[in-house]
Amino acid sequence: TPAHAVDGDSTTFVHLFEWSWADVATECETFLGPNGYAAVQVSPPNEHITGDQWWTRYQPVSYEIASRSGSRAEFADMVARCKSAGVDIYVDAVINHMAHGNGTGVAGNTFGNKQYSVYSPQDFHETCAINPEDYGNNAWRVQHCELVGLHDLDTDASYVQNTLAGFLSDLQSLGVAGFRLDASKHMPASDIGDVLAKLNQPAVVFQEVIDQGGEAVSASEYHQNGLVTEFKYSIKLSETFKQGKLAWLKSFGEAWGMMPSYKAVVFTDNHDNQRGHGGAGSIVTFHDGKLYDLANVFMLAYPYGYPKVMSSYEFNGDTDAGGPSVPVHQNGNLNCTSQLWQCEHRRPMIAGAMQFRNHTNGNWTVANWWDNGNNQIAFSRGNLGFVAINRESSSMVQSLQTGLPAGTYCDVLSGGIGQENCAGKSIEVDTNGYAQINLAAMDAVAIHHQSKL
Ligand code: LM2
Ligand code: CA
Repeated sequence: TPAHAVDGDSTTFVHLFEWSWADVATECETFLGPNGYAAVQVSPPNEHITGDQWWTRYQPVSYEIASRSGSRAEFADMVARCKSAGVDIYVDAVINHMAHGNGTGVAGNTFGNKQYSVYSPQDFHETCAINPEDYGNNAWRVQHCELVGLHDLDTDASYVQNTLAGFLSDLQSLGVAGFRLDASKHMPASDIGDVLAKLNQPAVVFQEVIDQGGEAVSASEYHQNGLVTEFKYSIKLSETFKQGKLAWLKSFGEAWGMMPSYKAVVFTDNHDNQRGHGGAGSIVTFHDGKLYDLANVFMLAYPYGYPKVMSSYEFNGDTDAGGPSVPVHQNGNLNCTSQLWQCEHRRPMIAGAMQFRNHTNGNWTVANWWDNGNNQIAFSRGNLGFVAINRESSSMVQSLQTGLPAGTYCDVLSGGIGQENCAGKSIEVDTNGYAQINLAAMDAVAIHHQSKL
């Protein structure tokens, strides 16, 4: 079995949650492409209900490409500009349901009583509510009743499947490379397979299935259609970084009950669980400061799954709040500040660790694992790269085997190699492959074969 989900040298994508198409396009050109991100997950691009809450995007009104993020022309321009910068676009596709109630969407289409521009009442399942107890033992209700009052499409019907395939194909015709299939757990896997079979181009597909074990619908049912989100990864990684021991992570992945690596999309936090929505728990987020950097360094350095970096905005405890009213890119300035857009994907440690993953993709193994039995760990990716993480409140001083040839290496987490020289720390590897690692509390270091000076 292949070890990783995507081919090539770009190994990581980013969710630019609630970013406008103009901002995504500029970000592809100025940061994502030059630094080596593979793709962007964008917010749902089709017509949604009106309102300031972020979650209006999850209530589709029609499949016109018109949303808070921009027009169809702006969307098409973004896809093309990102592609030129070497960055793919993955659309968050909301295909399980349509908007609740009645109203008018952001493009002016009206809806009510299960009547929409492209659907009639007969295209929906009978109205029934998914109850909390259904998740444990009633797959039929989870897939045929309504998720939080959202009218549930009859995804088994050919008209619905053709309409959904038409929507996705239209996006492909604009150059979209992949899809996050929202609420996949709420659709039978075979219905998703039928829709995908109607596309005439291949797509990267990852299905959002919240499976923390013990439910009637499980993530593995969806492997036949493509990749699947691994929520256990987010929960377990967060728990370990918040209140566990990093030494436990030596066996992280399948041995912890997770799906096969090559099927898994992994993340520290996502737009739901970082604000107490779907599948929440005690999740590590940008609010956790350096701990968040360290959790991302682990995710990106460790060979399991296809990682998605979360890029958020401050919501000050209002879990419904939409994004900041200012654009990210404004008159040549960047509105990435503590009260606005968070831009976690630009943090030096996160962007540096993403590059470490790209440069060590050729060796999908963990070697030279070391830990102090507590919260200091280190490992190498064969002989391609070496990382050390200190999550303790005291410093880490160790001589460790890096697996690398002798030389002076530049730490890619503290600045990396700039125009000519190393902007951050330098690490000396001796002729036996050992390096003296000195880390402050809550710090990390990563070097790889192409960061040799
Ligand atoms: C998802 N994955 O399966 C998304 O990741 C998640 O963000 C979506 O919920 C959900 N499925 C449906 O696409 C969000 C949000 C909900 C919100 C819905 C619909 O987490 O809170 O529900 O979008 O906008 C809201 C209200 C809820 C109300 C519902 C219908 O919060 O109280 O229920 O709209 O009006 C009556
Ligand atoms: Ca359904």
